[in-house]
Amino acid sequence: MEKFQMITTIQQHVLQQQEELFPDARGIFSSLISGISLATKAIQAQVRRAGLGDQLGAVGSTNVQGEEQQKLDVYANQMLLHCLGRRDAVAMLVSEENKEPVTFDRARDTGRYIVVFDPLDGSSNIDVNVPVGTIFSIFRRPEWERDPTKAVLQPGSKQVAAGYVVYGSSTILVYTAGRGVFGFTLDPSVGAFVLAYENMKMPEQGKYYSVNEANVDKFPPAYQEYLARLRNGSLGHEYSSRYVGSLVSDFHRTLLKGGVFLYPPTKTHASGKLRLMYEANPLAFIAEQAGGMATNGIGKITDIQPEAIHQRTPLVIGSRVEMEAFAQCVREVEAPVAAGR
Ligand code: P6P
Repeated sequence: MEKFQMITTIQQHVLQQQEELFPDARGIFSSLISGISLATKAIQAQVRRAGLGDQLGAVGSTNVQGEEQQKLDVYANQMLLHCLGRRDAVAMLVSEENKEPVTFDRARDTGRYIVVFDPLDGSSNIDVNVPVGTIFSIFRRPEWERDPTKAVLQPGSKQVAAGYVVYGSSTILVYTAGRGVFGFTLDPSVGAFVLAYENMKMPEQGKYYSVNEANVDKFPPAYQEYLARLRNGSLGHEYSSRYVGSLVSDFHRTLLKGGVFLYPPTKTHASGKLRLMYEANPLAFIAEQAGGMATNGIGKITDIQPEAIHQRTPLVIGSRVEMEAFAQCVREVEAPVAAGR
């Protein structure tokens, strides 16, 4: 008989954590994580069946970003809105797929949290079986702010929790509530996310850099110089390039193996492509909690005061050594320019 393996589900883990972190939470916070767990289990079931039913392909409409919506985008968004909207703890939901926040009228002492999410990042990769992901970020609702959009526009440093689910060779949920990073693998035999990685730490240095090299000629000089240094051994060894083109996959590898992921600004997209609130912020919180760093090329991602829900930001995120080398490179390359020399 197989040796009995102790299992800790994500719900059990959050209850243990919240006794330490949120003693006043009265199970409210764990109900949020349960909502995300339920929704992402349903999403993964559809992602896994892609091609067997009618899940693949475009819906024939575009989302608020002007991007063509995939059928699974719509499904994932609806599942998260449904599973989280039923939780009294949720005051507001903000999705990449919805132009405005979805608000809920709650009784006075409930509705304390705002959940911001990208329901299915990288969905254009589904048709070719490349891993995709769900990314989420949780804030407290400011008691005093009545305007939904203003209530959402909080810097990443105010996040209560953040995480992602990567629908890859296995389905893994990674999250932090500010006391370390934990990973849970969906165990199909029990239908639960089970603790698989305790206190995840990003290696001090890795051997991969991750960027879309097709755009390199459009990057600012400091980014071009930095990539050249990664390639020529200036950081102590030469690097290999790995780029899946699915943010959650590229970040998950960086979290586990170390290295650096970059989505730089370009001449045509001065703010880059990725979204601050539901892509850069949650991953930056996780990276910082795991000993890594995340910047927009000027300052910390989590220090940025958002001005719009769907605003974009350049993103450089990864291990301490690579991130310090990037900051150094920016100083060396941009200082003379800034000084007008
Ligand atoms: P590019 C997927 O469409 C996505 O939003 C992220 O998941 C990914 O990191 C990025 O875009 C890839 O963009 O311009 O390299 O194809």
